Amino acid sequence: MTITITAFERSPDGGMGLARDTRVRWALEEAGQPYEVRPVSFSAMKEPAHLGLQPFGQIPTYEEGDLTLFESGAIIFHIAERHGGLLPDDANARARAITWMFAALNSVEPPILELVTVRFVEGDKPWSKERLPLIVDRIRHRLGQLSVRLGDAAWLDGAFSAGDLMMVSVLLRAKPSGILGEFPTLAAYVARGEARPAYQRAFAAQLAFNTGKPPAS
Ligand SMILES: N[C@@H](CCC(=O)N[C@@H](CS)C(=O)NCC(=O)O)C(=O)O
Repeated sequence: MTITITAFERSPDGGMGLARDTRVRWALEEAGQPYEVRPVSFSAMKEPAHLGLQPFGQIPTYEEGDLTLFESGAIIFHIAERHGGLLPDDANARARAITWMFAALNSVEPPILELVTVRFVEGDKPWSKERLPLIVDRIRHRLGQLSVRLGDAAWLDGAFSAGDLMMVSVLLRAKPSGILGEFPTLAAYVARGEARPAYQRAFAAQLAFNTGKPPAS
């Protein structure tokens, strides 16, 4: 059955891979599943046809036969449940990998997103300069805790899992600010994720999509 996801017609990041279709592409590549991508413009995203797929007018969405999903976490969980390679077979290890998916989305991504908001959405507000250091401190605090937990392990809980895929995807958003670089073990962890062939394919595909140039072979 054909899998179709949606992505920005032109991502505001110009192909840096930070839009959330990249994490879904990555999961599909890890799972060895071919997929198609339907571009959506900013205006089309807010129209009824897209709102029927994604009630908040955002990307990514996922369509497979009569199943439609939204929320990158739910989409990746679905892919991981249906296909091998992203969740361990052992029930407890599986539950822990899922915990890391939630941790990435609920405990690590929010302060990182706040940074984008304060810089680009609220940057012209008189209080944004005062707010910025508070948010940077919050990110540092979280990344410090995560770095302690990761220690010198390659991945968060044994073998690479959907938990790592989600955590690396979230941490990538802290890279442009330079904060990730303050935590060498996390920077190395992210680099390990980026080095995975499946990530490389996903990144190249989104880059080609966003720049209109075919991926280098
Ligand atoms: N929690 C959602 C967030 C989706 C989201 O924020 N998507 C962004 C692109 S990465 C978007 O569509 N932004 C445009 C908008 O909100 O108008 C998920 O994980 O899928």
